[in-house]
Amino acid sequence: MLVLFILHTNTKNKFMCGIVGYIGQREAYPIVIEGLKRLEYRGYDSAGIALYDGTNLKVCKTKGKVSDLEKRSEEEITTIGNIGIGHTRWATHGVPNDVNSHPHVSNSGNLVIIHNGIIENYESLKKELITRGYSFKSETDTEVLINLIEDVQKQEGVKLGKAVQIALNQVIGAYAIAVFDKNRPDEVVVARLGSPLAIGIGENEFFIASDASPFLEYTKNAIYLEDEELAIIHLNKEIKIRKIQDDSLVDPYIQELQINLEQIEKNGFDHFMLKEIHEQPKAITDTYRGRLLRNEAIIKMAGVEDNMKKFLNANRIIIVACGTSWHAGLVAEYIFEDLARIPVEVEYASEFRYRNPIITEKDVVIAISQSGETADTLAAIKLAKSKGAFVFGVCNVVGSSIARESDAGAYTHAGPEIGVASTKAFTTQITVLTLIALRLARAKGTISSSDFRTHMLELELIPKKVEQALKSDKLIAEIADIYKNSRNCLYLGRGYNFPVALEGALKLKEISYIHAEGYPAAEMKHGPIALIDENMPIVVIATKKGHYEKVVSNIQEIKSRKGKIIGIVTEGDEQVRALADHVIEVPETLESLSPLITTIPLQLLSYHIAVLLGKNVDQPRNLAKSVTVE
Ligand code: HGA
Repeated sequence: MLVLFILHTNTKNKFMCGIVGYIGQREAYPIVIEGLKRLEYRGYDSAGIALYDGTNLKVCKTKGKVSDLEKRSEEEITTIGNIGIGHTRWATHGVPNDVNSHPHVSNSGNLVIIHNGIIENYESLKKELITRGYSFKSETDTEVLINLIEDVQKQEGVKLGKAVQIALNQVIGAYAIAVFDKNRPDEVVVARLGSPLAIGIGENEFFIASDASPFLEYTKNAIYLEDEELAIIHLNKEIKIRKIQDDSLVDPYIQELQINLEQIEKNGFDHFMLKEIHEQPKAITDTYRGRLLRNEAIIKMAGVEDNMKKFLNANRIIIVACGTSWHAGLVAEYIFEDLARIPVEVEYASEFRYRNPIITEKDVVIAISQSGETADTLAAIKLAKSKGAFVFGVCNVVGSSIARESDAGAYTHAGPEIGVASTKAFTTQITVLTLIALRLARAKGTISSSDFRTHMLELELIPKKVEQALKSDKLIAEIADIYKNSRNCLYLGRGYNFPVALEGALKLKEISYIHAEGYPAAEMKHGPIALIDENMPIVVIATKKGHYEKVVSNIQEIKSRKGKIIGIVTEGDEQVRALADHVIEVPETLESLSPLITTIPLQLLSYHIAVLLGKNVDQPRNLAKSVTVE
């Protein structure tokens, strides 16, 4: 057995959801339930469990939290079993309700599955299965997968492990799954691609989980499956791991864990906010996955496609949002007008709803909200609908009130955001809005096909560039240390990066309680310049594309008044470096996509200042994650 003393930090989380499983001699139910509670940070809109008692397979699932599942299972689960699998869900396909909750059972009732991820080609697979006589109870992609596995089993006459392998070779998407077959009660088959999956190894017992927290008290020995691996966990045999594609055998690599529970939930990061900042490369990829099809040179978004006429005939787009989402809306204003040539107005939902605004049937209203529960935004879209406008929602939480109230929409698929200060929600909202703008620009013919392709290519490169930008973390922490005791801070940017300046200032206010203001750089001389002296740190977004020379002039003006300049610059920049007190480099991209990159150092700066000041980063005073009151 290989022994390794490591802190396992898996930064590759994609879609969230927590999966847990047990096969051994103990009673499975309490292990699975307690495990689900530890994984609830990964998703909490519904939960479910399947238990096998030696004869029967009992499934109990419900919309709501694990505590709701516990209540329900008190009545519904009367058997005791030594094999169990459980799931806590963050819906991606189908609203959170009892039926869509996992586990999902195959048509025959023999197979049961829990799944974390997205099966992108589920629709075509589902159609095919329906023609073969299968029926579906839920709207999920997961139920399609379990029936596909069953179908393979029947067609090919193979055992469960092989059937799972063959089925997964037909699947496009991401998954961590655990599958159990009533007819093979000594084994559970697990597999992963893109979503994490750990196997805890005890004495003649095995644990399965999205991270090690559910089994740490039972064993410290674990195998972390790699992408494209499938493991057959058999009670009385050695674990067999195979590559899904080519069937080659993989040597199980057993690690000895030295970690505590807190570290696992936060993936080794000190705070959820920092974890979520680092998740952005993945979150952005997940947002454009299946939508940005570069090889085919198309952007596929059902909500836009189905309502193309509404968008193309719109007099204008009105974006309603609050807080960080409002800033994402401002970025969208630039991109919609720039690329798709559609007039855009961006409104604070709280003002819009009480202003007696002029709205007509020819308006398209885009409502942006991470939680999909923001009270003012909800009220704003109800008002817009009552005037006949077409409402398109951009939310992170599937099945949320705004998602339900909207005529159509697009999810950001960022996974749960726990830190109150929004980070990955912001960049994924911008990603969705960019995709919409590009799709509309293509339909309207306001973008050339070569520009369209360049945008697609550059958008695909953004996750890598965000990763690169995250590497300045140490430098940013040093800068934070120098300015942590400032009373005020100014953030300046122009064009696409003006909303980023607003967002940078908001982040600092929210978590460090330092007064900060964001301004368009050129507006500075109409007031805020009076604030500048040698005690004022000024963060200036001065990347090469855009209004670089103009921003450099603004930096000169600050320097003449002795302000302390922190420049966010393009890699290799020399002009700003010569003027600024500090520079933080970010990779170059298109101007229209630059907010996705320039935001990163600002998030890190506010994070480090707040930590150095000893503030409660994840739960800042007076704030709530989802503002459900007006
Ligand atoms: N696609 C599945 C699983 C979702 C998931 O992993 N979310 O993080 C569903 O919607 O149920």
